[in-house]
Amino acid sequence: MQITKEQIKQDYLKRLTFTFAEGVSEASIDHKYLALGKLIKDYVTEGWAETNRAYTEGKVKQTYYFSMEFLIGKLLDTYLINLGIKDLCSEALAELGIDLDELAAMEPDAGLGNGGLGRLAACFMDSMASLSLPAHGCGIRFKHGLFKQKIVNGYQVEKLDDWLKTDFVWEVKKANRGININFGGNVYMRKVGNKLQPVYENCEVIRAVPYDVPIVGFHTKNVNTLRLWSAEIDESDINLSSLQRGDYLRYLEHKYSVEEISQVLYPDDSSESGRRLRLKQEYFFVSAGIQTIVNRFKKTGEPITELHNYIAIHINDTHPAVAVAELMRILLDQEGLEWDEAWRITVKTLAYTNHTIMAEALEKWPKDMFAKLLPRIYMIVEEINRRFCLEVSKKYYGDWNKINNMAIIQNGNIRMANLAIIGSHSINGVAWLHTEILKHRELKDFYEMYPERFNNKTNGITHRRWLIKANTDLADLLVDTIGDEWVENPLQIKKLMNFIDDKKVLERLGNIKYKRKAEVAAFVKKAYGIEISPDSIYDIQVKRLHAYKRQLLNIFHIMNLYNELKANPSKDIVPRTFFFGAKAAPAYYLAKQIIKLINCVADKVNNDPEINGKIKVVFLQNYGVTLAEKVIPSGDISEQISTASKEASGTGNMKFMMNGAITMATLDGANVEIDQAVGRDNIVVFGLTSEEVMDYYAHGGYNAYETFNNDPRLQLIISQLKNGFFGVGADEFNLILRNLFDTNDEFFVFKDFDSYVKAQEKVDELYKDKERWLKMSLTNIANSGIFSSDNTIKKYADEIWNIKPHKISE
Ligand code: 26Q
Repeated sequence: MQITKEQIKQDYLKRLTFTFAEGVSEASIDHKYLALGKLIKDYVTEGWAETNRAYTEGKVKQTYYFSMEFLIGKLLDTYLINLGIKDLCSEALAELGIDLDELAAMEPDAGLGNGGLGRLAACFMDSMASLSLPAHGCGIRFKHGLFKQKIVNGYQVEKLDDWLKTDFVWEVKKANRGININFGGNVYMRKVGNKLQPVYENCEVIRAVPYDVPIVGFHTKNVNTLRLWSAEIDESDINLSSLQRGDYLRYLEHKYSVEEISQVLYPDDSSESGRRLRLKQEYFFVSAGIQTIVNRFKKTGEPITELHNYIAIHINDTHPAVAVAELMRILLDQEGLEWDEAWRITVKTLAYTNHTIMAEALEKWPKDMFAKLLPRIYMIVEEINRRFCLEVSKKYYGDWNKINNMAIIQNGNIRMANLAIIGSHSINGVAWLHTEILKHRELKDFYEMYPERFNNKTNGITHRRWLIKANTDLADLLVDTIGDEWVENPLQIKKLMNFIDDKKVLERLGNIKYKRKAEVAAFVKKAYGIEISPDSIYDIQVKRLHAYKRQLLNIFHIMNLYNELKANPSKDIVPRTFFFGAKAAPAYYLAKQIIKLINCVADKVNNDPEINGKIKVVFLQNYGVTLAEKVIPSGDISEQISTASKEASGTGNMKFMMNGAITMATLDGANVEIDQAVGRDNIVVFGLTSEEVMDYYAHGGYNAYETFNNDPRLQLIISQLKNGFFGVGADEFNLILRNLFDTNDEFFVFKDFDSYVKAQEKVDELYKDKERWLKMSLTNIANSGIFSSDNTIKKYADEIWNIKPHKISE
């Protein structure tokens, strides 16, 4: 973008006056922020309209990325960086006596996601725009994103996330682009000519209104769109005469039942599954999105039978899997296609990404509820299922097991993963190991039936947010050493390896890390009153709280270290600060007990003078995108310790690596690929392999009691959980104990404990050799380019969507 500092100053002052009738000296900080937001949006909008026009007129194939979640975080900085005007803008504002960072802090953190899956969608949006790919995001404009977390007396307390309380400056409401969505009622088929047509009776019609958010690419004029749907009632539709009859309360009831749909994001939690409102949300945005796609496509004048040559629809996990049936519905009922042709087009258009291997986390819906809420869609799902089962029984005559495993409808439930697989031409896992496990275990039958559909796309992260934005000093070091080619092509970061023996570069790397650690120390002091030292090892585990991610293993190691220091106060260890950041789903009681335990240990350890500050434990409250950007660059150790085979990929692991942390890893998810990229000398690996874990699950052979009984360290830890050691009741940690003992330690916390402790001792040894450590750190950064989401998205574009960049000319 060609603009001068003077121009920005002028434009900004104009904006402030025109919007708020204020000058710099009168305006409050939120007005200053909003004026800047509006100004930047103006800058963005120019390319936006042009991009939309170019995609339509160019008749190019486009992707629609359907995701229940987009964890986009703050956008101001991204816009500035991607427009290439961050420094200019910062200087312009400074000359007006305004601190850009202070304004940036005012922006709400759009938390429209739970964790990895939602953040991945956001990184993908950034990469698609930056690669000038014609692609759109489609999701829900939740009035309330994931809850805000507070810790009160060591317990998690959930607070409402009210991110829309102040204007969300970036969005544009498109009231005239609303779409009607049908729910419930009765549907029957009527013969019209020689075709069957559905007749809808008494259904509830809900209006979906789109709000568009611009997604600005880096060094390209392309501005893509993230379209978020909101459920609203059309006030002009309300029948005044019925209101006059006193139906005001009925009207209110209706209004709330409509608005409820986009009211709140469901937290990721298996106990939340099966909720009718969640299904309503899924169909709501899927139907709105697909109707829009077909309407737009028809305007091009191409026959509908060409749809798959112009449109790719991606379904991010099973949450939008009802897209399979919705597209069929439109092709059959609206476009009048025959089943076989409609099916051929549907399968060629859709692609599905699986993000989980945990069978209990796979979405299923009771078919009666489904049929009642989505009667026409249910008919179509039944027919897809009937035809599929026929196909299976032809292929595998008499093999009932196969039908049982693969049918969409089974035991009174609709299995959304099965629907997604059967209705898509591409099915991918999110890391090499994950895809292998899908192919050879979880989805073995499907793989056997459709081997050509399965492929791997290892996740990635946008280096623009997670390196350039989050760690400007490190980005500067890269530019000073290897030039700036890596900014466009992150694989070039590898050139940093040329400096592995350069003492000056290593020293500078150390200083950058130290500076970030000092900043985090200041933050921790201010936010929690805990004194920590930037000279200690920063050992960080930040991610959603889940039993399989094994925050418990981490805290057991800390308890053990504490016990050892108490027994032997002169024990020589490198001082360490352990950080946790994690939200637990509100009804996930085991997870909540683990949070309480972490906070109990923190209290004990941080306030024990005998420990002499050798270890500190910090629980970072309300972990989210913004906090991640603050703490990840400060990490020395990145804790990626899930039970092998359980973490589909992980993306936090990549963010830490890119910022020079050493990974403490089980061979799980993308850790396997990090290990390959950096070599075993530059990562610390421990624990059971996925083969071993799956073998235990399949054939037994592990006895948790035996492991426990043979390890006095574990016995001491468990007794401390029970005996009031933390000043809490004996029952306080009952779910933790039950999860360990009643499930035979299903996530192998006891089993991996010894190997984890040894690996942690190795970290101490490594850290003592400062130069060696810095070399490891540099090696991690240098090899992180392969995990840029630009690489990942290029592969989606080439191998799944078959779309090409379509660059808007300057
Ligand atoms: C489902 C039904 C009802 C309510 C909530 C949900 C729900 C919501 C979110 C289920 C799952 C999620 C999120 C899953 C997720 O984030 N998975 C992670 O995806 C990352 C990106 O691929 C991977 O790196 C992680 O390994 C995976 O855990």
